Amino acid sequence: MSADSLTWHDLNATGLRFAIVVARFNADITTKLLEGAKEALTRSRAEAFDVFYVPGAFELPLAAKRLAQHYDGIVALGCVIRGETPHFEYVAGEAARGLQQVSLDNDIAVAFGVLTTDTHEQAAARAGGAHGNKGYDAAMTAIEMARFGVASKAARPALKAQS
Ligand code: INI
Repeated sequence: MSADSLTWHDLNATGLRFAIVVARFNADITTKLLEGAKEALTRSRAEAFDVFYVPGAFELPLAAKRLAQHYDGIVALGCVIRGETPHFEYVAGEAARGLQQVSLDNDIAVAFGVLTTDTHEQAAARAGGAHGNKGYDAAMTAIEMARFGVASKAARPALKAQS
């Protein structure tokens, strides 16, 4: 695995607890994303993970906010398909904005596992199809950033001692 790859595939999640929040909208796709996320957390030996459902991607940020205090990382999964409506922009945009806000406000890893595609076929290709499983990738991202949080807290006393 090269250092410039988005996702590391040999992360150790021992001792870390995760929440997976899944949007039911486009459930045929988000169910596949959920399978991928569970596989990544199981393979990486996460201490625990719990699954929570919300109606659509728009609701992911509030659910993530309510869970933030109880976990080391959150994997947010959804699927927004453009179709022919500007609704897409609002739902996808607010999901992205809200999840980033939850992450920064609560100092917690929140992975953006929300597919935003033009068609159902493109989404299927990214949910266990030709382009991999973005739910798996999102879970690996959550693990990496949760580990980053643990490492950065451990580094603080050493940094203080040097100054
Ligand atoms: N929610 C999605 O997760 N994906 C979509 O593609 C979608 N579209 O197209 O409308 C969608 N809408 C529902 C939205 O997330 C909210 O649940 C709803 O607006 C109520 O707040």
